[in-house]
Amino acid sequence: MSTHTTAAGHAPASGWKEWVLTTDHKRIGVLYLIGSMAAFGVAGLMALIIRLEQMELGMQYVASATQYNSFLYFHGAAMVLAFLIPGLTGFAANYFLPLMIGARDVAFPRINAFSIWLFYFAIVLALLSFVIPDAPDIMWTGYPPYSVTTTGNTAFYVFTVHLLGFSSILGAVNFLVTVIYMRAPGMGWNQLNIFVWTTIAAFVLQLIFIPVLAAAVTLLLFDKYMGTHFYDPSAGGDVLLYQNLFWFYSHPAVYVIFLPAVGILMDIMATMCKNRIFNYKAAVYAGIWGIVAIGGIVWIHHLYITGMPDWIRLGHMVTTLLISVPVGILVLSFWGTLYKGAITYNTAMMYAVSCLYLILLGGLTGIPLAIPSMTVHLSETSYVHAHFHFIMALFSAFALFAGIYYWFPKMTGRYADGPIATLSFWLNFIGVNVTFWPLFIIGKEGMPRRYWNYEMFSDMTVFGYTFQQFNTIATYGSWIIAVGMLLQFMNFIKAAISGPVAPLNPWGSKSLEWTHTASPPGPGNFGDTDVVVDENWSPYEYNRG
Ligand code: HEM
Ligand SMILES: [Cu+2]
Repeated sequence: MSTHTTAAGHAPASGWKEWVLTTDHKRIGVLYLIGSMAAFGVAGLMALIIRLEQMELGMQYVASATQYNSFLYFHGAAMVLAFLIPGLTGFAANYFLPLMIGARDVAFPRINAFSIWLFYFAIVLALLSFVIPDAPDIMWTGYPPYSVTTTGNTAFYVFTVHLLGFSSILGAVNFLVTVIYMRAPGMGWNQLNIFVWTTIAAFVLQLIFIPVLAAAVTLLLFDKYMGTHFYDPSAGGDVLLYQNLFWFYSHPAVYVIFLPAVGILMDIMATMCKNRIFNYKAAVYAGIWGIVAIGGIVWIHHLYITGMPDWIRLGHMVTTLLISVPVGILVLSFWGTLYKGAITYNTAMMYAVSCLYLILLGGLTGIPLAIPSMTVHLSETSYVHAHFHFIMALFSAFALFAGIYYWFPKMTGRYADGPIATLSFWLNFIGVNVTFWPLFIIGKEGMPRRYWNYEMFSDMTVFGYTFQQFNTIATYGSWIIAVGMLLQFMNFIKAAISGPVAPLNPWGSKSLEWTHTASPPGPGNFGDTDVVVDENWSPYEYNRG
């Protein structure tokens, strides 16, 4: 292997102006991290209030049903659009993708800066919804006719989606051009980190599908404020048009979240096991691109209970079941990479291994939801709510936390691991199980989601316990998560300031972000000499007998 490296890192000027006006991909990555963590914090608080309200029958803690709905709207919309997507394709992609391919920055740094500005405008707009008198109360799905008839401010929802969508589309163009044209000389496609491949795939999905969501919400804006009737059946419109357009984007959107999460986990596992990625080519071409290919033709499983011919349901049942094949190939790659690994167990690896449990549970509980005859029973229940939290929300959130612990020494020169990190991991892991397992059990028996009051089910019991008792356990679980997350964020801040100093490559990784940069990497990333790799180089070149 012939590579020329200088790891000289020198701290750039860092007044507030340098941060606000930055075009450096690493700083933009950090700004995405701060924004997405803030979104997680506020949306998490909303979840705590919702859980508290669901602990008892009737209303005790929120002021009205409308307020409950606006909290639920904020939780769902912020968690998906302002926490996970910007955390995975904003923070992780921005900070680490250029380093992994040996590039000094992304292709269009100023456009990259504009993307982060759009993201922060959207965050401000979303937070403003807490102070305006008519907060949006339409859920993250924004279904008409309610989103047209409500007195809530649907325009806030539409403009937030526009800003975030535009930010992502610019990001997609930027990163696709970067990977195609700015890889280090000698770096072929089969030498890319899995994280780079999954990020490319996520951006391809964003480019294809975001415009459809933009169309759906723009027509909604016209219906609500300009008197058009796109979704009004009494005037020739169709309310289901919105639902189809919304899910035509939002199901592929779960892979925009899922794929980069898989990429982070693969890189962590290869490094911590000192193993090559098991079945690299199958994982890339069948796993990742298989998901991209099928991911766009399964959306009807969100609409099984709306009126449509059976052949459409059956078709999407087949494609939905089929998508477990490429997902399975990726899961097999996880286990194969772990197999016979010389495993280093640190906090990143604990989160990574727990994701194997989350994806198994989330995946298995998804199979009944792929089958129309079962979904008729399970749709709109807390079973669905528990399922997507495990498979999409928690799997990806835990992968993101794993990534933060894994790359923490590279970003700060210090470790975040330690007893507090371990304790907070266990509290989070136990907490999510205590929160969401009860919801599977009562959901199967009919406990509805999105209800602030479920008095009408007060006599329902499962194993002799009432829905309320199960909901109370779920609420206790959310408190355990709250303590775990609080400890985690305090630990991140403390570690960034005074954590134990880490060497440049503490995990002994072969990937470029570890082997060729300082901690944190300086302007231009690789000092004076460009990175060059040859055909024998691989980020997973662990020659273990
Ligand atoms: C970490 C702890 C979390 C807790 C305790 C939590 C709790 C909740 C609760 C109680 C609901 C309302 C369920 C209902 O009655 O309909 C909900 C809905 C939802 N959550 Fe979470 N959640 C968490 C994390 C996340 C994350 C990380 C995401 C990321 C995507 C997420 C996305 C959603 C979405 C999309 C909804 C549906 C909202 C709707 O019905 O419109 N949640 N969550
Ligand atoms: Cu779906």
